[in-house]
Amino acid sequence: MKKRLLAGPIALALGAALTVVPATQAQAASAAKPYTLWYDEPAPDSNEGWETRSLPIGNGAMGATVFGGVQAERLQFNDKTLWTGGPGVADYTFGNWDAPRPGALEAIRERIWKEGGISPNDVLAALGHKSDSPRHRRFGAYQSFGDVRLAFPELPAQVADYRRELDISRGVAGVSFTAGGVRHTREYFASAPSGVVVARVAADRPGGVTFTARIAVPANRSATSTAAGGRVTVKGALTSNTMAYEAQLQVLNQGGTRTDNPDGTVTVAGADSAVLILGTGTDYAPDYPTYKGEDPHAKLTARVDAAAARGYTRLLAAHRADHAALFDRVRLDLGGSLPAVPTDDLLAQYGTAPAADRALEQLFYQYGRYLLIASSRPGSLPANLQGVWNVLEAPPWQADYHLNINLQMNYWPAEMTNLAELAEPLHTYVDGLREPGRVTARQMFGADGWVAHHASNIFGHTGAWDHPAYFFPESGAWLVLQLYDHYRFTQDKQYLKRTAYPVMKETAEFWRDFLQTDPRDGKLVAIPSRSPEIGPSTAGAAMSQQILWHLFTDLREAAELVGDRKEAAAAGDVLAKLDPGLRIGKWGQLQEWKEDIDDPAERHRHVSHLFSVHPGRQVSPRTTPELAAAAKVSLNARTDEGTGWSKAWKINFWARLLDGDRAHKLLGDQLQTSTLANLWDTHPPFQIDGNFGATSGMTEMLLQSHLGVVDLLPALPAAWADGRVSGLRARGGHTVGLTWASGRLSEARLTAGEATTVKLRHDAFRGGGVRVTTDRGRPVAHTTDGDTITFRVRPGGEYRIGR
Ligand code: FUC
Repeated sequence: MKKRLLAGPIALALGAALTVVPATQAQAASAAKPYTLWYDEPAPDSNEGWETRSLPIGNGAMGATVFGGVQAERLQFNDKTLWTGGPGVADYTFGNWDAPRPGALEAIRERIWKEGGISPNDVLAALGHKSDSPRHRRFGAYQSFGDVRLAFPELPAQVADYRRELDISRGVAGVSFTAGGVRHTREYFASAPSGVVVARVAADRPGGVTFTARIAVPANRSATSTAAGGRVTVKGALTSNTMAYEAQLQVLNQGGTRTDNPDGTVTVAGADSAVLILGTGTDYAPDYPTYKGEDPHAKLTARVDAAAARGYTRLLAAHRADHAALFDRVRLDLGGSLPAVPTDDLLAQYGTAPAADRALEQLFYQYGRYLLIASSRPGSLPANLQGVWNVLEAPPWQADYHLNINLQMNYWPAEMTNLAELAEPLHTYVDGLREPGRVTARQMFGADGWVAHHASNIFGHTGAWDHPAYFFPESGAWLVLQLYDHYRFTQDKQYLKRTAYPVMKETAEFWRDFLQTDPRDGKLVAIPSRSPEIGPSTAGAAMSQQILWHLFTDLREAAELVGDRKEAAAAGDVLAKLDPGLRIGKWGQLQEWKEDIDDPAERHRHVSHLFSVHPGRQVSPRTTPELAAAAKVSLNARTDEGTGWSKAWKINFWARLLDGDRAHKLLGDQLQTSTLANLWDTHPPFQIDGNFGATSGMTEMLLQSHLGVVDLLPALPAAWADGRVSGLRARGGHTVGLTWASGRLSEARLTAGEATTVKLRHDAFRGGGVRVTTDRGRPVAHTTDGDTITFRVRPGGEYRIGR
């Protein structure tokens, strides 16, 4: 794949072939930069080049990708609110039916009780809404906003010492090369504090910067382009739904001249350097039912003006401080050492040199955190299937919010890798599904509460399409578990009371109405119920029941915490009758269905019945060894194959099943077969959940806290014999650091959240001899029970556990 830029169809598509000579000085520099992705050539200027090789930056609301072309630079950019479809399309229904369908649900249920499993097509024919023609006309799709194109007419095709990089620890991308004895540098970052994307173009010879800047937008919208005062403004409306959009690019030159051109472009000539500030806006608002806010012009202008007034140095300093405050919280050292090879070569060579492999794993780990920082900031929409990055008008799966694992997986690393506040967009989004979801719950099921299905958009789409995959009313229940988990990690009672609890309670209202008594055993089951994207529609499929067990268990606990005794008792009543969805079947497997019908040859990427292992907590080798053994049987039958996100999920499963070597093997598989040159996860195609899932899985290998005990190095693979991690978060509000050598824990460090009793587990704790001290070296009394030690902590107290 590499070096294709220089020959073949892509070079032809570029017009003139570009020759770049790789950087030698840059190579030497890379050894000192463990958190830098770097390449010795630009990304091809094509959709495939975007997907596999462009480098992403983002501030949560906006994203951009850097191609690094020498004569023709391209900065493709996005704004998470720019979507086709929704209420701007006249016959948008939020996925609800056009007319009532009396008796539809009852008829389906009757058939399932009578026949056992029925075709999911029949369920969707009865309960789904009609798919759009053309496809997704009403549902819509996430859009590319456009491209900043910079044409450098004076630069030659042939340059030396070329390097394109993304330093994820600084959140800054860069391009540099030498042409005619002049060193040219470009820097790019997306500032969350200022709400803009910033670029700086410079040369080390005075007057060496000459270019013309323009903004290009896709054809599915109206567009006018103007230039005034060095600012390019492109605005118009999407044809699909009349959503107003506007992009502004302010060009500021140091030295030389700047000219506004009549075609809406800006030319800088003979400058020493230039700064470009890009802002975007739409008239989207996250408000049901119109989802329409004010025209973006005034606020966008103010934002770009303010950023321009701040100047590059201050913008960069504020960005770096903001980024570091999040990124630097977690350090992971697996003993890696980066060889001086570009990241695509490093990836291609994975598996051949342990020190380089560890370095790539560390980089990949932190890349997951970086991508969350870049694609999910408070006040923005959550990270979608592609985070915030999309180059297409019709992206795969609309780059939407898939709710049968994908959106959930995006946020798995948030709490444990100390980025809890970045989950706020998820919480707000889930909260925002309640209003439309109430209408769907009432219409489809005659139920109280709210419901959402398999896929949603930014316009409150909570109904189900008439496609067999799309019936998944458990979506909302699964999502709210992550809201409660935020409380578990942070111990933030205000958040619990104000945000999580009301949503949990209303979700449970729906399920109380939806659950039916199974005449076979008197247990409460979901019906219709299906394991996501596999098999028949039945009553009481394992995943439905397991999700509901967690919902009502968490609700009972939360209700007690907020003092709502009535609700706690009601949740307890449901739990007493609920089928928990755990059965061992005839080939020793954990059953995917209430009936023992699992096919041992099934290889499907969804392993939904293991929800109880991860992200759930019903099944663990620590607490339910027989069920855990059955889960292993099921997981082995599914094999290690799968799409990117499926492999990532399997890292998490094996970590929870305490098999570090197998988890590590899956990580290696994901890197070798499901990771692109820019380290984006590929389904295929590019889908970001696998990046987040892998970072989560690697964390689960080092630290687990889902069983009420802080489990240290529970699934350490042989390949990670020596290492150190700091800043991980455990449920209970604690921050944990670990150091290990030759596969054995040498020291644990814990900063307590609240005054409480902490339980820590590690094999080396067996037999006593453990010392617990405060940060000042004062001994702390503790008790030992098998492999678990217990001691009291004070809020904010720092403790050291070692020998
Ligand atoms: C689910 C998965 C697919 C894909 C899509 C976005 O439907 O089964 O593999 O990830 O979401």
